Amino acid sequence: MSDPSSSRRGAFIVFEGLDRCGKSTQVSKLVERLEREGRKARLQKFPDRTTAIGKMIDAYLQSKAEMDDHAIHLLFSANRWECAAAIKKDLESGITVIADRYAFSGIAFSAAKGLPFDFCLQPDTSLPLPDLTLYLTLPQEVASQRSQFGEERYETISMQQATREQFALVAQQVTSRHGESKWTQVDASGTIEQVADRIWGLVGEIADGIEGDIGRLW
Ligand code: T5A
Ligand code: NA
Repeated sequence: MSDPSSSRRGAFIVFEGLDRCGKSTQVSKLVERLEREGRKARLQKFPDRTTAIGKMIDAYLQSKAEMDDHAIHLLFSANRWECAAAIKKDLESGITVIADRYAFSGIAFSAAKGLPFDFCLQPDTSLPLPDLTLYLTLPQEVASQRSQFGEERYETISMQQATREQFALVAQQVTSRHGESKWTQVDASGTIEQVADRIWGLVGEIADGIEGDIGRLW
């Protein structure tokens, strides 16, 4: 009999959340765990600060460069577009792609600065749709006490609060278009291991591969 998993593509799993909630820590742990179990997995960070566009974003986030709010919004989106083909190719070849932030951060942070929500959605139209987005939540008092909070541009209490409100609208946008199963909120409090176990339970069988085509965001 043929192996049923051979026709499956890799899952596209995105981690989202406010600053310092533990995304990068958990993304690495998930990639390691998948690899330990013999599955192919790849980490994709957004912003990808290594590309030419990513270097402009990095300078902006570190307040070494100023930029119009619309312009930086488009650069964040362009940074996803320059990685989109590689993500699709990997998914199609059976690799699970785990992204540390995605278009949802793009919308929530720019809308929190006051750009119109609909404008914020547009540039990411047709990007690959994540099969699962894990939205990590942590009380602000805990996040702001973590190391290095406050070093980058958006790491102020008022900006984080405004972004939290926009993330709630983004969640509505995703679930109303694609169903509740696409967006899952995860309690990110507790030890790194406790959170990792919680996440492992939620990822479950989609890490074995997905049947069906890669969707589009909107
Ligand atoms: N942005 C991003 C936009 O405006 N538009 C966009 O389109 C995109 C994609 C940079 C900024 O860019 C904005 C959003 C951001 O403001 P980034 O590069 O993801 O985005 O930012 P980073 O600074 O790398 O990451 P974060 O600040 O979001 O932190 P993480 O990844 O949530 O947290 P992590 O894992 O690095 O952990 C933070 C600290 O806490 C500890 C860690 O060891 C670390 O010291 N920690 C824990 N401590 C105790 N208990 C636990 N369970 C812990 N988990 C982690
Ligand atoms: Na991070």
